[in-house]
Amino acid sequence: MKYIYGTAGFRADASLLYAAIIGSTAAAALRSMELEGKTVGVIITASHNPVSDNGVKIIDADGGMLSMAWEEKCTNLANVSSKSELDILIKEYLVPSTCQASVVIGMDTRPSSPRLSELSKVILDELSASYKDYGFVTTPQLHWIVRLINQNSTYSIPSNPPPLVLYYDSLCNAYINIFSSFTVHHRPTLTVDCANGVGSLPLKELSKRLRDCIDLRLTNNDHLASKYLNKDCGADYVKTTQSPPVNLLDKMVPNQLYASIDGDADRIIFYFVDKNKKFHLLDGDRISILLVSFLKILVQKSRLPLSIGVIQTAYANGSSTAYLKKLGIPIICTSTGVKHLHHAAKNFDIGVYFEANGHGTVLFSQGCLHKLHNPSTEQSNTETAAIDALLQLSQLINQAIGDALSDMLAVLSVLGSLLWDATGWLSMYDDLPNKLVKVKVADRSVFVTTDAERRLVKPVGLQEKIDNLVASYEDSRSFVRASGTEDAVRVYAEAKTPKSAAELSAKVCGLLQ
Ligand code: G16
Repeated sequence: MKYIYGTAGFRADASLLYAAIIGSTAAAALRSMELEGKTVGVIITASHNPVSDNGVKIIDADGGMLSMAWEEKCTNLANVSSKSELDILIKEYLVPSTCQASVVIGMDTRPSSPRLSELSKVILDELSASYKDYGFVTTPQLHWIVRLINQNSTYSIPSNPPPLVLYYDSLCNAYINIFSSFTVHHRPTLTVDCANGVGSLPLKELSKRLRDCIDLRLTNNDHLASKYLNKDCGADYVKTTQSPPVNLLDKMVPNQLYASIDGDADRIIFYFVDKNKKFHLLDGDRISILLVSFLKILVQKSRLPLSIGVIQTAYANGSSTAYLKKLGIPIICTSTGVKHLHHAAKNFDIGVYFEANGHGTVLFSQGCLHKLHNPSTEQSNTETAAIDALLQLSQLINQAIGDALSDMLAVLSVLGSLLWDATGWLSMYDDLPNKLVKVKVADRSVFVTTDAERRLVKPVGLQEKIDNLVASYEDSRSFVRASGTEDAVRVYAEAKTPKSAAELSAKVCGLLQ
């Protein structure tokens, strides 16, 4: 098997992952040594994939995704065919360094995860690295921990690792402060579908700690029932089927807000049913627009010169892009994968990035935080309140990576501040009907894209056929790209009516057979 470091590291059937774990762990240790002993993370998870799959991803020292230059080295380390080849590559990549490697590891609740995590530790021992195993953690929790360790010299691995409790303290303190600033202290009810994944553990903790501020109810929250992981539930299922997850079908209370996270809790989407039982999705585009609209108001009130921008991908609904243009907010479109969006978000003082699938966050630049902490002139009460709110949001929202839990609290903060419910949020704009389909093909690597994945350059001639189909439907758009996490090709289509979106989708899928 040839491993390729995809959208989010290596993913495959768990039984095929051993060499990928060995190579990735070696890469993490070497990267740490290159950075003079800064801590790097190894997270074992396959997120939204079926339970039989697993995966591994490296978290770079800033808490973000692995630098692209190292993706190639990691791929090479995973694809060696013998121990001697591995040793040669390790020597080649080893920078002269007296520092010991420092690595933190964590895993999701798949049955294969403990075995893969043990293998990772064997490699770390072989390489005489210092490490700390955080056990069951969400992917964003480990990103958050890596960022904290490298920012705060009081922490070190293995002697003084930061406890996970700091993550909960940071989120909960910020949320409680925001909640206490609300003009009306309404305690919202939110039911969260946990995809039976690792996210149920921190959500149980948040529901205890925040019980005075939120009535948090959990469903599909058995992290030990691994055969049900992501099975007819979770953010990916709800987004693609545009319907409620198992255990909520026919049980949803009209106009009450619901959310689904994915198998490693780095994505979240919201939804509700109206009084006619019609299902409405509030996906990553909606989260992005809710947050950026609120942030824009706060920035205006603060009277600080702060730039705000939004990063989307080709999957963003055309109506969401049109809405942002009307608001006059700069938009950048990147390829799929938070690594691309995160990078682009750094172009702004406040960069809001979300994929339509619910993966994203809001980045506050160092310059922005400096301005917020040191406003130059004497502030009015309105300005002070706006600056305080921006600072609280920068604490609440995970600055390392998209995080379902911090995004959930950010959404509730904005809805609570605006005194909005799900219907108010939905009324911001109307989505164009759309369809996202997965198609199995013989070899997905033949699908090569350009223009932030909106157009195909290979197979030659296919894009022209898609263009011809798109031309026959009003307000329509469609694109095809190979998934970087699953052995499939994704087909997205949107159009003016649900019927035309479905027809266009079926016709484009037909071109792939
Ligand atoms: C990962 C990435 C996301 C990406 C998703 C699907 O999410 O982190 O940025 O949107 O895969 O990617 P693809 O369409 O290439 O399969 P997760 O939640 O699975 O880690």
